[in-house]
Amino acid sequence: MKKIYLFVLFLGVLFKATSQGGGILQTFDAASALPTGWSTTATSNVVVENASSSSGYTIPTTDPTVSASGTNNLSMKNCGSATVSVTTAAFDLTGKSNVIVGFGRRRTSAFNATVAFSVSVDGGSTFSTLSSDVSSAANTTWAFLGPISVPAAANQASVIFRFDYTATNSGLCTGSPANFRIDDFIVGWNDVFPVKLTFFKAEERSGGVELSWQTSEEISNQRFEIERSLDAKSFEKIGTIEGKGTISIAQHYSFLDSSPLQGLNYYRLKQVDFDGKYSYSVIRDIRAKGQGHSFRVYPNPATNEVKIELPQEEEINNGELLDLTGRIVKRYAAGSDKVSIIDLRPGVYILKIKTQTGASYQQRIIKIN
Ligand SMILES: [Ca+2]
Repeated sequence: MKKIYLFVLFLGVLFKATSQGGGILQTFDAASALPTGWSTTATSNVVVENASSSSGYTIPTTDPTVSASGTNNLSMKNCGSATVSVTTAAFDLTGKSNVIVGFGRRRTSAFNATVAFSVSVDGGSTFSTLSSDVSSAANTTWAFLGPISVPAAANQASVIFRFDYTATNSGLCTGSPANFRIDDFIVGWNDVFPVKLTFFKAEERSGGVELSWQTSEEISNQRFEIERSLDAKSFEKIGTIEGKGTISIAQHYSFLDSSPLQGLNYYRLKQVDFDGKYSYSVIRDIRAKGQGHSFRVYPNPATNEVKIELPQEEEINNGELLDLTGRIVKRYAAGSDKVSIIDLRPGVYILKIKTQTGASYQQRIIKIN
């Protein structure tokens, strides 16, 4: 119990200078196995051991600073020609902002594999690279890498970090093969959002989807950007509403999305401070009928082509087909109500149509073989 108490005390002082904050520090000292929630694809290559113990650095994101924990660390060995992943526990960062990550590191001079470091904010489905190589700049002397800023992790319920490398040495993993070690893996954050949201909701209205939210307190709140998505991953900005700066009286806001997409729409707020820092709200979803109920794209899914049906008075002016990253993969001019998709790879695309009256329509289409 004593150990836990000390740990909590330590968390409470992180980021003291800016606002109340917190963090999780993994020292690998509690046991000689991977910590709870951590995993690896190659148990011969990845061990927690009391060898070449960390020393000589302080963790720069703590206040007061904390020294290297020593004793156990996590060793990634270059042996067995294995493809190795080390995955951290999932961190619940709901309500957290200004997320950072860092760790102590050391390598033997013979370690010549490249260790990539990445983060997932969707519970481990997809990872994005924070650094393509965290090992080659390491030395035989321990040093701390970080803090590395991870803006995508703010307010996310399941944040997972991962180390990946391919062993370049086919030798046995027993004994003392070349290795890259980490210790004092820390994830830190600010607790206090500059803006306290009491609610955020999305409701269908005759003119579209109405988003409404209320703040109980705002500090340095420049604006809200309203964002919409078809898949809850790739969002686009559909509007901006000015914030009230700094105020401690409840404020009510609303925004009408007059052209929701057909089907399921996801909405979130991006709250931006005067200094450019931002954080995201929770995501709300709503199934909207969309504008122009006679807009239809069929068949869907499709293999060769889709046919676009618009309200009687409307005609296509131009159109675009985008992939889910927002990249335009095809453009169309006026004239045809058919769109060939025969040359596209199977997957999900967004068809955007502008009509000659200036109205726009969107539909998610699925290309199959
Ligand atoms: Ca340690």
